[in-house]
Amino acid sequence: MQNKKSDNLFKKANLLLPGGVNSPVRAFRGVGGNPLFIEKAWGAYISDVDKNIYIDYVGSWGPMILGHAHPKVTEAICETAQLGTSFGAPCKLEVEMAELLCQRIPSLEKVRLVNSGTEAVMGAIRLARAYTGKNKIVKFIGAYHGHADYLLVKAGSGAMTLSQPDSLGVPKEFVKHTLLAPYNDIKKFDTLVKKHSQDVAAIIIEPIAGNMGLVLPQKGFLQAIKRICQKNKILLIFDEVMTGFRVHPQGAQGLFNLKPDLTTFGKIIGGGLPVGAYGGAGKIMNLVSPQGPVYQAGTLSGNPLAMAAGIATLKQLNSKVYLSLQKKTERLAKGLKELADQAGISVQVHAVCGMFSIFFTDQKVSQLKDVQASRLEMFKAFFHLMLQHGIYLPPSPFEACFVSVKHGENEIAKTLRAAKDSFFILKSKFREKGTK
Ligand code: KE4
Repeated sequence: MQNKKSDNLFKKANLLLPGGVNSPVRAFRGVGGNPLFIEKAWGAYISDVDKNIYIDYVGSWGPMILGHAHPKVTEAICETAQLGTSFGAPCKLEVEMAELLCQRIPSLEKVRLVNSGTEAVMGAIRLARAYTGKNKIVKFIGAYHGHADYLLVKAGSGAMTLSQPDSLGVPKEFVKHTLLAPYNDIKKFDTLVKKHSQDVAAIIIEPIAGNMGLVLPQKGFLQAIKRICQKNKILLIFDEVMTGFRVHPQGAQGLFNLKPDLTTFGKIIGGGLPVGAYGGAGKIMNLVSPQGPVYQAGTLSGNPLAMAAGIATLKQLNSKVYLSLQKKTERLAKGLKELADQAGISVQVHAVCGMFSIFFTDQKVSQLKDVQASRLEMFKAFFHLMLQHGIYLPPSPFEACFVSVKHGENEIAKTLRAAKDSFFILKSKFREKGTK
């Protein structure tokens, strides 16, 4: 594969955009080399400006659960655009989206629509502080909840990829109310909350972590957190920007049958257009302006195009789709594990409906430090070998792979064939280096 046009575009982009991109993780700094400039996408595929075609496991970092350019989504956007793109006034589509969300997620009585996951999290945290009258929040090390100043503390995703977990430009005072606990360590969490319980407004958690690679909550972890929150009058915020409508028809809260006080959404509910939402019980949400005193606003919030794309996406998501997505993900995860074992390469493969991650280590991975201790060099080499085989994985060991409805038998078989070749090349490559 040659990438001349991508490389030239990247050179020009670097003169105009910091790092040549509009979101850090896209810059391939987590794996080395230059990013590919994508020209078009359809189903499970993307093609770049040099006409190279790849099976896509980034899926725009989650939104493209139906696959790229789904006709129902494209049609909805085109039809809606004929009627205008933004009104700065209420429109029917916002009500339809709000109704869909509240019908499908039992913990939602009211929602507020915004333009990104970051905004959704900012709104939810401000609301939790107002509702409880307390200031501190607890987040988990390696979790990523968007780029609000007070959350860029030991953040995952792009922040971890670039090993800048604490961003420059964030004054120390802005993070003094942000407490940190390791994921999957209920003892440390309980000790931390006991110490600060009078001041903690909310716990924000990725109920399934997707920004340190995919790391699932250990049995009982989330339930214990909920109990501790209830005991200490702390609000539990599930950040389901990534897991919402991906891992289960009702998101992670449906999968684990656990009701948080507030939930944040993004990605899938916009069908690939800019969107976010936060919601919960009416008694909490009624504090949000203009009904209540918690101010939050947005020029393009509830934008008709994003609503149309999101509604069209959600309407395609029925239990049959999730069953098939679950099976495809299992098939991929099992195949990757078997092939790595056959090649004598130690890996952990984590999977949940619609998402998976591969960690090059023989150790259990239950929190960020386990990912950091894994063979990141091997991940980088694997990424590039798979790319050469036409498989586009997320360019970072701190991200998750996303499977779409359109990843069918052919795509799975091609992915596993590519992985088989790649594992064997890795084996000899790293044997030469003398590292296991
Ligand atoms: P956005 O502001 O990027 O829409 O959402 C922030 C966010 C909030 N919460 C969770 C759990 C998230 O995963 C995200 C964003 N996810 C990353 C991917 N790991 C977005 C990709 C990027 O930053 O380019």
